[in-house]
Parts: sequence; C-alpha cells; structure tokens
Amino acid sequence: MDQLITIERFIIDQEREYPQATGIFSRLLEDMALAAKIISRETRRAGLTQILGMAGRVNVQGEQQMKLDIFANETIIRINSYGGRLAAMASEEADDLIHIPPEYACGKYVLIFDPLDGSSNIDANISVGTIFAIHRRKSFDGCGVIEDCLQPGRTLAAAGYVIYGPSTMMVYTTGNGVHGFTLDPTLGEFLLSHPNISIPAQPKYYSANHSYEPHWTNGVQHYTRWLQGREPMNPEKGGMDASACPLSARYVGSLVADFHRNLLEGGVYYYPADTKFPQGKLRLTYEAAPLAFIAQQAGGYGSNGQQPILDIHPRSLHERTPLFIGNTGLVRKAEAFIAQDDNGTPK
Ligand code: AHM
Ligand code: MG
Repeated sequence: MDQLITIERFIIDQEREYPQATGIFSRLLEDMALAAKIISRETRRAGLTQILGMAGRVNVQGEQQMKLDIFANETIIRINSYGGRLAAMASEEADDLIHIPPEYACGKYVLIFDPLDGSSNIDANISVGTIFAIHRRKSFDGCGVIEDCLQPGRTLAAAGYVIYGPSTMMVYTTGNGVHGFTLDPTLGEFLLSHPNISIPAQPKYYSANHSYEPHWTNGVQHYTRWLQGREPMNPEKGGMDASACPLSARYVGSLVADFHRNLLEGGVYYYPADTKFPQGKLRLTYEAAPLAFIAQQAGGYGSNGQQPILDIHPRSLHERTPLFIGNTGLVRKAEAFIAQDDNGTPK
C-alpha cells in the first residue's frame, strides 16, 4: 500500500538512523519547510498585488505591501532566528553576515540562502525558487563569524531548494540521497512524492541563455554546438559520447526551475563566464554549491568548467562562479571542451 509520509515524519525517521543526533538539525529542516509553506502562500497571490496594492504601496486593508523577495528573506530570517539552532545566517538579500539577535542563543549550524531566486520572473507568473545550504559552524562558541559560511560545498551538512511552480516542491539532501516532497495545499503538508531522486542516465535537455553566445569562449561555443549535434569532438576527449546528442533546448531563466527539470529529466544547465560576467553570474555559496551537492547526491556533477564546484573554497559571501551542472557525462564534456579550446576566460 502506498504510504503517506509527511516531510516532518521523514526527517524524524532519518534522524533515528543517527543515535547521536540531538534533533537540532531536524528542527532546522522543519523550519525551512515551514518557511517554504509561508513563501508559497504569498507567491500564489503574487498577481493579486496588482489589484490589492502594489509592492511598496499601501493595499486596500491599509497594510504595507512588501516585494516578494524581501518578504521571503524576512520570513526565513524570522523563523530561524530563535530556537538556538543557528550561529548566523547569510542571504543574497543581505550584504553582510546576519547575526542571531542577542536575546536568543547561538547554535552549531549556519544557514546560507537565496530567498527567492529568479524573482524577476514573478511578474510573468513563471516559477521561482528558494535555495538553501546548511554548514556546521567552524568557530567554537559565541556568535557565528563569516568564516563559518565560507566553507567549500564538500563539507555541507544539508542543501535544498523549494520550487514554486504549478505545485510547490521541496527537495533536499543531508548527504543520504535526494528526496522531494510536494505540498498538498489542502492539507498544508509536504508529502514525500520523489524519494531517492537520481538523474536519468539518458539526458534530454540543455539549458543556457543563447543570447550570450557571441560573448562565450570558444570552448563553450563548441560545447554548445556539440550538444546540438552540430559538431563532433575529434578525438573524443572524455565525458559523454556524442550518441547522447542532439539534446533539446529548454531555458526558463529561473535557476531552480531549470535545475529541477534537468534533475528529473536529465540534462545540463550552464551559465558560463562571459564578457558581461567574467566571473560568471551565479553565486557560489547559496546557488552553485547547494545545487552541486544535490546534483552529486543524485549521481550528477557541478563544475565551474575547470574543477568541481564542491572543491571551491569561497573567499566572500557573494562570490560569483561559472556553473555547469547536471548529468556527470555532459558536465565532464564541458570541461573537456574548455580544456581543449580555451583556458576558461572570456574572449
Ligand atoms: P537572481 O539571483 O538575481 O534572481 O539571478 C539569478 C537568475 C537565475 O535564476 C537564472 O538562472 C539566471 O539568473 C538568469 O540569468 P539571465 O537572465 O542572464 O539568463
Ligand atoms: Mg539568485
């Protein structure tokens, strides 16, 4: 008989496999699920701000309306500030480290997040997402410090994302497989819908913003033509062989949506360095690293085109990185083209 398993029950069942677990980590994941439900509720009403009151203006109830990315940011901070679980937080929406208010205890984890990635898509009613990463703190006591957040993805304790699409899903890993939960809005519960996700061996899609092609390196341009089945690599130098190609192009322009589709269907997403973004556009600590950890747990791979994303030691909270992520063989192929044709820097 099919079982109905809520995310809370699943988290507790996983915790039982670690007798030394204190439960703090489980509560942290449950808090993220609660934040996701609240953000989901608000994104569902996004188009209604037009008639109920625009962001930054007063709505018909006389309440101040907030932009959704600010709302998402404040929701995650509010839910995670107390409870003694975290030593500090960092967010795409905050320049500096977010400290735990002095009236609350500091805990042993740090949370780094992008509260509403792809938020420029909201006005067109396109899927957006939240991405989060949880590290064990490095500092020993007191409040957390920035070095607690500047750890390579390889040491992540957990990572996940929430996609606000036709349905809302939360997908996460604690290094023990990737599991997906779909929100039943009538119950207000995330139910296990996608246990043990693994990227299909046969990919279907590649996802990149083609309008930047003239600004890409020779390696990335050749790689793109290879994905389209228009250009062989002679001799084949690693990664998937050309029988996988041509792949179909799909690009939402909302990282969580593009990543999620390729995770379930097979494919590669890339946002390389180019002349507009010489370091790449995406952020290492709260976009690339958590998604690379999830990809790895699902049998895939995330690279900056030259080395694994998970090996990069961040130097600052908002550091950017090129990103190639998805089926291992497709990402290794990008590395092979980049190594063959350029040194990874824009022309
Ligand atoms: P954001 O963090 O400002 O929302 O930007 C990140 C977004 C990603 O979701 C998406 O993959 C990418 O930027 C799209 O960029 P572009 O419009 O240049 O293709
Ligand atoms: Mg973002």
